Amino acid sequence: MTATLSDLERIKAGSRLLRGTIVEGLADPVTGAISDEDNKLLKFHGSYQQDDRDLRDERRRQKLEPAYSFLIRARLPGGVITSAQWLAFDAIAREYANGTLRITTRQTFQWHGVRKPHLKPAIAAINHAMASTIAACGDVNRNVVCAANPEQSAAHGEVHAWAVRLSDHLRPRTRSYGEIWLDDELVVGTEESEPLYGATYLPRKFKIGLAVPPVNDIDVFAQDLGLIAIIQDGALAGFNVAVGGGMGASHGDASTYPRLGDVIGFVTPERVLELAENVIAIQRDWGDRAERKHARLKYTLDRRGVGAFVAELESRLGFALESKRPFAFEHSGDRYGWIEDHAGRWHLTLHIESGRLADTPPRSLLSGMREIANAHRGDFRLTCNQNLIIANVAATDRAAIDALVQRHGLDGYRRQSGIRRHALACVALPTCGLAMAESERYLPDLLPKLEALLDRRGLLDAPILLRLSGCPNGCARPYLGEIALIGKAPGRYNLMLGADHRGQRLNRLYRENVDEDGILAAIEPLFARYAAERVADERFGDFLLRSGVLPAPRTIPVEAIA
Ligand code: SRM
Ligand code: SF4
Repeated sequence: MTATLSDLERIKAGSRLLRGTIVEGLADPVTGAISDEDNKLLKFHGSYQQDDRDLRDERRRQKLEPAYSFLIRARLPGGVITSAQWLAFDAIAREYANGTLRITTRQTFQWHGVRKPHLKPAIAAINHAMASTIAACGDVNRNVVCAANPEQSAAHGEVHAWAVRLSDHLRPRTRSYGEIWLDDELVVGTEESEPLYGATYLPRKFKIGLAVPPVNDIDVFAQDLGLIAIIQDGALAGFNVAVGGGMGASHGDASTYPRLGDVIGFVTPERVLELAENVIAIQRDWGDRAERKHARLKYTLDRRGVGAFVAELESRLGFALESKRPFAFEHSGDRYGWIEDHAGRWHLTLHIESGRLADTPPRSLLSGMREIANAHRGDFRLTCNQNLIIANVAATDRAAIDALVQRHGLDGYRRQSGIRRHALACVALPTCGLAMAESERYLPDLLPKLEALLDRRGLLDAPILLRLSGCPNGCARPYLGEIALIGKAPGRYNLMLGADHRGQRLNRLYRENVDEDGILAAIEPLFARYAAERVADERFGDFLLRSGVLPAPRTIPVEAIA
């Protein structure tokens, strides 16, 4: 490629494997910020510098620097944590962050509002709890997500183990993380290298997810590398391989778009590490390092062709992928309430609105979960739908957990509407620097209005997938929402409709740049038609296509093969 490399490529190359001048920046007492270059490197360590956007104007008027703070994101492959880890993470939230824990759409925790002097102790505390933040952000393989559905507990154990192995195998090897955050001794004289990534890491972020059909609770086709577990006779036979999923786009730029992954074949479990390593290596070598907007694997595939990619992959692997095996997804949501697994253990899935665990009277979600973690002898699972599973509960402990869940207002799942239980919202304002409109903070205002429209049509229980993102980057995977709002400007959104409920069909633009009145006015008649014309068990997104409200797609990019 002859094009000039993007600035970030230069910064990575000169960073001495992600060191930059982060240590010096953290020590500078004059500002609550670090330099722009260090901020870009900091992402690879699992943190972003932000500022409170609610306070920007006031701080400017007072001639103060912005109210800087840092976001920290943990690396928790498969989203499984112990009670001890929960308690440690809760303490970090209260001691160093803004007193909340945020479950992300990639099955991990974020802490917001961490001031610069607290960044190092907070990251050290996360490591002390036997977790890490390395590569939770940055141009590397991110947190590996995997199915959380307790109905599939036997398969979950096996698939989760692969998520952990993939996460470890693809972790950056730089010693800078230990030096900066954990006071590791500088090792002089020994060679330090990044055997997979090289000194400039990947052209862009890379995401892996493992799904276990029939539940697509991780949105496997939104991953750069999606692995679809094929269970035969109760055992894991291997994985169908999907490549090139991704959600991010920019308004008004048709060269950027959401894309669903292509299923290119099947591999047995023992080959999955080399498969992932080689997919990443091709993206490392072929990805666009000049224009970051076009640097994700999905664009590499569309530029070079899926066929050429598979040929290169097979040549590097030294073997051909097997033919993809039959699979079928039924839905992409979580199933709430108690479930008993094959081994007689119980699992309770709770709905956590936008994944935010906070104490906001009359509910005390953060304190409630602390009390539960103090008593709970099993573990916890975070889901990619921003929810929470209290996992591996003995039958005799269920009543005590139920009582705590109820006392702290964690039992919303019992009475919530279908649309509320299936809603996702990204963080957006006030912390996200890229937000164009509210998302997490808008959801509680919007939901009652949608619920009123649904109630009028007898549709309160309809499990409609609603997804809100404050900008087109798509952190709530909005292009897979049956209804989605994508922020354009304060109070204005693009209304997208018509994805399916299995994560296999993208939605499309229905109304551009509308305010709340415009959104409700557009949706109300569709709910009326849905109530009157739907056939048995027909989901809202499918109805919109069958009824002709939306034109049939030219092709449905991903169809289950039976
Ligand atoms: Fe995201 C950037 C939050 C999942 C696509 N995302 C951001 C940043 C860091 C903003 C920034 O760069 O300054 C947001 C921080 C906001 C804040 O204050 O917390 C942010 N993304 C999130 C989270 C917390 C949303 C949530 O509400 O849960 C999710 C954290 C995931 C994690 O634990 O790792 C989150 N982001 C996603 C997903 C969903 C997924 O991965 O399943 C996507 C779409 C899938 C994809 O990657 O294509 C996503 N985030 C983006 C993008 C667009 C990437 C692209 O290819 O265009 C950006 C912007 C960027 O990278 O330049 C972005
Ligand atoms: Fe921020 Fe946009 Fe992601 Fe929402 S979708 S968290 S507004 S980058």
